[in-house]
Amino acid sequence: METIFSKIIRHEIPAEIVFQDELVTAFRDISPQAPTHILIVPNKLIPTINDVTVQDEATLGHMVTVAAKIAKQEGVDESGYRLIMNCNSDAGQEVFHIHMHLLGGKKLGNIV
Ligand code: DGP
Repeated sequence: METIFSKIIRHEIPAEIVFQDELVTAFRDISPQAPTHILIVPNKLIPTINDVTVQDEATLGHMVTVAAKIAKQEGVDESGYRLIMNCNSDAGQEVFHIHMHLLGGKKLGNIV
């Protein structure tokens, strides 16, 4: 089932999109947890990491390449940043369209 992210990808509702191509869309999180907080989302709806298939590997790899490009664009590539993907309830996944959080611009606490 579609989420709000599909509407953002199709530009049907507003979001501050910082990057978009045929595979992924990246936009600022509505509730930022760090000075830089961007979500990198595949254009194709994949509800959770559990639903990823071999056919999605290029897209998932591209999400990391795009994350590195955005980190540079945001000026956090040298200071450092964190990439997070939450899966299901114990991880706190709220939107069931996979996304990678890019967090940076401050010292991030250790979680692992
Ligand atoms: P997660 O807990 O990993 O599913 O993270 C979902 C993130 O999505 C959360 O940090 C807030 C963000 N978010 C939810 N709805 C919207 C929205 O409509 N616009 C934007 N820009 N971000 C949203």
